[in-house]
Amino acid sequence: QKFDVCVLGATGLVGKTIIEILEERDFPINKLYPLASARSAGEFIDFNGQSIEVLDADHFDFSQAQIGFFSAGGSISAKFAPIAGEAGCIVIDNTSEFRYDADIPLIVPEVNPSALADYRNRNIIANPNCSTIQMMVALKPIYDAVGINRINVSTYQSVSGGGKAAMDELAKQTADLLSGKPVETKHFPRQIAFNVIPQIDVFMDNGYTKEEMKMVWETKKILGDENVLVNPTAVRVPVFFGHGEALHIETGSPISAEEVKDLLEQAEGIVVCRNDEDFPTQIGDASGKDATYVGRIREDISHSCGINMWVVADNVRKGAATNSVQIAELLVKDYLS
Ligand code: 2RA
Repeated sequence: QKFDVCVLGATGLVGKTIIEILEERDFPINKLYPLASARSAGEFIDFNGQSIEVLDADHFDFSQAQIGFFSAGGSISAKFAPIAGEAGCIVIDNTSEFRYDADIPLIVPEVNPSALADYRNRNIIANPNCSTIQMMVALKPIYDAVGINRINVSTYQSVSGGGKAAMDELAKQTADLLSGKPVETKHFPRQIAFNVIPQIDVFMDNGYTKEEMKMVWETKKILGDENVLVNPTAVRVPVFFGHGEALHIETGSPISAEEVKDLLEQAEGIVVCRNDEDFPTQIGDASGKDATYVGRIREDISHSCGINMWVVADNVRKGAATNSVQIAELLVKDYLS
């Protein structure tokens, strides 16, 4: 069985990657409809050796597609996802627009696949934020084995999380600095080249940023556990692809580092870097890959139920595009075949 599929935001960083991954993973597609705003309509994208014209989303009849991948921003999803869902097109949405609605499933296929059944409520499925996805993949096996009471996390997030304009700003600032030119900052709240910035998204009333609160809200929803405590600091670093996270967790009962390594080695979607000196990094490990890489696994010397680890994944792939395509694969396997 093959499906007619639309990709809204087809000319953006995540949309393009979704199309590449659909091809790479041989997703069963009958017809692909790349969609964008009127500004990008008329461009062409390559898919399976064909050049396909990008259509204007405003004039698209969503009943032509059975599955839609949306990654064109929250307001665009707010406008089109309900229309598509009602027309029978099951939307996998990459924005934060629907993530916190109680009747919308928020899915990481390795972590909470059974929650997908709720897609029937509105024909909309939400893809979590990139920083939450890799954290959930790494922690779920431990959560299932011994429980997790509290997660302290500091992120080291690449600029591709901010889209193409953010990547261009890092490239330009770096080139300008190295050639002695003045630096211009538009996208980020400070210079990002040769710097790190402890602000991603806007500040909330409680002093956390929205990126940090996404990790709190989404972790509780994905684990279905209101009691798990999450204390994040989200930081932007001058890296193009791949987010790193230093996780410090407090488990429900003691577990050794060796046991954690064994558990994670058996889990789906994780590469365990067992030896201390084999720690993963963005370049050479995670960037361009779909797995979540976990290293520096060690017992916390300050807490009897503490475990520390370093987690890296490609934010555009596992943090967005790959996770969305995996959701679609699960949908096809469990509900549409
Ligand atoms: C970021 N979490 O890295 C965002 C992308 N969704 O900026």
